[in-house]
Amino acid sequence: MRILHTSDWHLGKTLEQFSRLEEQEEFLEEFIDIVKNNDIDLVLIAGDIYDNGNPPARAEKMFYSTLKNITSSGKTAVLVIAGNHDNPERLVAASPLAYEHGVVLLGEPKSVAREGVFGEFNINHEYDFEIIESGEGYLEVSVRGEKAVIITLPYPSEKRLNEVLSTGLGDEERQQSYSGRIGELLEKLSKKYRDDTINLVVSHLYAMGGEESGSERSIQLGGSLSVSPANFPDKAQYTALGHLHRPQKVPGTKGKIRYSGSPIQYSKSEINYSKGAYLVDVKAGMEAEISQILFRNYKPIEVWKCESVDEALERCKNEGEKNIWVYLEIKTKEIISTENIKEMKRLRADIVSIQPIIEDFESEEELKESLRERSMEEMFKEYFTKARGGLEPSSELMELFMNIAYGEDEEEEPKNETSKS
Ligand SMILES: [Mn+2]
Repeated sequence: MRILHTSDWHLGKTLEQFSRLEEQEEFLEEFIDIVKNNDIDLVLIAGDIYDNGNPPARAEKMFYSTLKNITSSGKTAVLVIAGNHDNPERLVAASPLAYEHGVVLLGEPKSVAREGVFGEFNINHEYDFEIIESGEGYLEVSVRGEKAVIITLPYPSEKRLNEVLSTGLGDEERQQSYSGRIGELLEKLSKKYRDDTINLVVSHLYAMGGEESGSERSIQLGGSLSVSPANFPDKAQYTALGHLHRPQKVPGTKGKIRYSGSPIQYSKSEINYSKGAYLVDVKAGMEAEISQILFRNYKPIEVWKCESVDEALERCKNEGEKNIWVYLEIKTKEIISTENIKEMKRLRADIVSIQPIIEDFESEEELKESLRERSMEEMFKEYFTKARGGLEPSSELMELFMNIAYGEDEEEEPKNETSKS
């Protein structure tokens, strides 16, 4: 069986205030091609389809259209679980329709996949894809004659985990640590594994030892919601995880437990490594063969470190047409003027932020000189305009600020009190 493991699409996620739907659309197009060109039997999408529980309609449309494309009417089995960013009910709302196409959407640990047959009835007298048996937290599938038992654990929040545990465990077992309870549940479900089936796990959680990249929303409160790799079933030939955005093997698991990572660099801390999905070839009773398929970098994030405002302006001019996101870090001895900021943004679009790196002044005299050049009023105006994206402070606000800044010395009448309405 040939499996493609991906996760953390975060459709609808922005970079600061900038939409990334265009890039996400490009990714989905590439993903569809990858599924079609690699003869994939089963696609596992391990959670965080959307960036939040109330995704933009366009993101949902993109997702459904992708599912329809990759499943080819049930020829390729597709299994999707919810992550911590997804609203589980909303994610599975289209289930009845998705099932018709051979797509299984599972929102919660207790979710049960519906049994059924999908795709075409072939010469071997079997359907392309069949869900033979299912229950809370597992399903047995057959894809073109090959069988797999998959343990499915959509993002197990404390509450959702206890809901699925309450049926099978006693009070004592429920008192255990989070990791212990996950282990208990996986152990129980792994009894469904057989020697003649391919044995898999798909989940969205934080495995101890995994490396965060900064664009995840942490689910481990002081480490309490992390799961020890020792609590994963030994008999699973491959465990497909979602949550961490950097592709990685969970340490100490011989590469059998992996995070595919997000398909797109979602923060500037992720620009030093490539994004992709794992291609897993596995047969019953054999070790899985795993390789990575890399995605294109649809619109790279770059951090430009400039020695001066002039250098920054020059670079914006010379590289104004590049299709990239830019974080500008500019060494300067004073606040960068509104005019210069406007000019940089005019010269090149998609500047995510402009950060002045205030240099140390060589002497106190130099610092004083620099401050003397600009009045407090001027500096406040500039700061405000920058913070509010170009909006200048009103005269009332300027007056209020000047009163606060200089009020004590000038012993003014408290004008503001009387002007309140
Ligand atoms: Mn995520």
